[in-house]
Amino acid sequence: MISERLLQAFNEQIEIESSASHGYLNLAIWCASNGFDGAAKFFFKQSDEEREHMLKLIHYVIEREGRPITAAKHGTDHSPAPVKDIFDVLHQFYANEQSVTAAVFKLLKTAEDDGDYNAVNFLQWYVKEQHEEENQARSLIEKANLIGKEGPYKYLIDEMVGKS
Ligand code: OFO
Repeated sequence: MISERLLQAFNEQIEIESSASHGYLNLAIWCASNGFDGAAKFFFKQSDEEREHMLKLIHYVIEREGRPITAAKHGTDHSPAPVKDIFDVLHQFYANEQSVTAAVFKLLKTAEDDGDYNAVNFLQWYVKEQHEEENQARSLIEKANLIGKEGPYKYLIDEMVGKS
């Protein structure tokens, strides 16, 4: 059975994944409303994936006889962050993935301090996932920078993100 403090740490991560899902939904809506259909498709998919990450945590906590608490119950504020332009969308994506990585490491540290190697083993999936997602976000920013801010750059960036 999971310890009380580890349960609390897992519940915080459940909330973080839920927030990420809502955040990407808001980015998808901004993209769709501003003609970036490819990027909208990408962020709707990211939003779904973050929800899956949240559910994976919830199922694990249940398996460990803990009681997960959903973000809705915590009363998280999901109001959208203002978006300046498509570059800002990509920077928000990267910044969020970096903060999720820091949160995963913090959770992993709590599991290690608890000597809960079952949880340590489970969390390796999130460590790998965060490595991939941070790498993807950084690569999107680099490619967008290569495209630049002249000519049909909005179209080209949208196409590039949509193909990711
Ligand atoms: Fe990339 O945020 Fe979930 O784990």
